[in-house]
Amino acid sequence: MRRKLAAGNWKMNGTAADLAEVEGICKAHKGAGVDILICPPATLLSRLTDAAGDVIATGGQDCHAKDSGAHTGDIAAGMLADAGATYVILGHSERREDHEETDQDVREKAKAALAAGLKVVICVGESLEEREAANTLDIISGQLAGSIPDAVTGETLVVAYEPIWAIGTGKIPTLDQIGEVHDFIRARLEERFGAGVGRSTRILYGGSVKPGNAAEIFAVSNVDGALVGGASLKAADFSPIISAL
Ligand code: G2H
Repeated sequence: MRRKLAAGNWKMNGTAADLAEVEGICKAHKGAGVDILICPPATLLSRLTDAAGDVIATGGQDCHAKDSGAHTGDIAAGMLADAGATYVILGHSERREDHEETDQDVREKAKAALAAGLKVVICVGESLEEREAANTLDIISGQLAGSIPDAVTGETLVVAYEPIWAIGTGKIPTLDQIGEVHDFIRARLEERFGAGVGRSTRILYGGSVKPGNAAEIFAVSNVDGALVGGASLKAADFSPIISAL
């Protein structure tokens, strides 16, 4: 049985004033029986971890593939763990696009994160052009094969399917399209890692998840939760999404 996961990706948003949102979520969902994760900007990680108590796990939004060194502006996986993180998002399409991250880069980062004791949320997803050319499953297949290292377990790996054209746009795929990709990801994971890891790995949907569409998305086969951007910033939006799990 896979535990449902609601993951918030604050991206480059949030200051100390926003920690009040976390307190609201903690109050509303203590003992809810689902996993809740918030990945704030690194500047807030330590304080948000303190505010989150044992109700919300916290994570980074990226990490470097090396443990330390002369890499100005970068953060090592061990530093995230030191600040209280238990997860890290890797290979988000905004990282792949803004920082030209390749599948190989994501894989190396994931290895470093696992070595530091973090769980990894590895993002995959097609562009609109790729979907319209009927290449979605090929693209996803390549990203899964290239980005996920061998040494994962159902406990340490989470896959997030985020169609790039649905991110922050208010558009989402049809429920059939979401189901097709999630079933495909499950099959690829089982094929590569065997039934144990393949069936216990959680697969999240991400891209314009809102209180109004969360329940129908969560009812789709092999959707184990969501990676939520904009709607994770306010407790009034994130809380109903968590409740819909
Ligand atoms: C996709 C998602 C969170 P949003 O990037 O990872 O963002 O929910 O704002 O579309």
